[in-house]
Amino acid sequence: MSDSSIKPIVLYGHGPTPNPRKVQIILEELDLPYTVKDVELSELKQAPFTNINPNGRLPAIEDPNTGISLWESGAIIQYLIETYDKKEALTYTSIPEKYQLNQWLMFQMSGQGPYFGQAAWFKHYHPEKVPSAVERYVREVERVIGVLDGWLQKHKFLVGDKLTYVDLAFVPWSAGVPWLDSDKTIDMAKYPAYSKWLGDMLARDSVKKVTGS
Ligand SMILES: N[C@@H](CCC(=O)N[C@@H](CS)C(=O)NCC(=O)O)C(=O)O
Repeated sequence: MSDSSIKPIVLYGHGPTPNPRKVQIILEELDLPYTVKDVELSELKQAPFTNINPNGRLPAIEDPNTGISLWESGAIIQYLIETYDKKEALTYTSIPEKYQLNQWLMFQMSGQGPYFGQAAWFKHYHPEKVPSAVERYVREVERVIGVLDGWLQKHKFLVGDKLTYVDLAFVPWSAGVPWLDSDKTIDMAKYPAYSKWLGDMLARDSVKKVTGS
């Protein structure tokens, strides 16, 4: 049961886009009330949306409880956790864990999101076929999966001994791998620890609700 004293947080998203889904999974996990405002991609780079996010991308949030509006999915997730996860269900405030959480979130934001995004772009949206670009980005997707698998062979979670927001932050882009590598050039059997970790998260109610699977 969500806390009725909390007013619904507004999440700006669009269809199945991965970065808004990162935020939505955290809203679900924390049982926070929220509404999703669907913004057409053609409206992102102009006012009124650029008044909320001058970078003209999704997600963004407006929180009527604090008057704060934010963009960049990693910053939004950290805000939601610090503001609403007082029981530390998905986080740690102890040291070194809080820095390790930041480390993995930075890796997700800089190493996973942009590279998986470019792989998707060159595979599915770029107007010309550029096989060398597809190869470069899909191999980088595989390299990132390999980094995660190497860690997860020795650790159940990315940080500490419980699921945290950084594990969940990797879900939406990871869930898109079968689509962005539709030719199956990545042999997932080589990454069993990663596959188990991801499979466990995909089975969570919060994730199933957000991904519709
Ligand atoms: N680093 C940003 C990336 C945001 C981003 O690229 N969002 C995509 C949707 S997943 C978007 O808005 N694409 C539309 C566009 O670039 O015009 C974040 O994590 O919030």
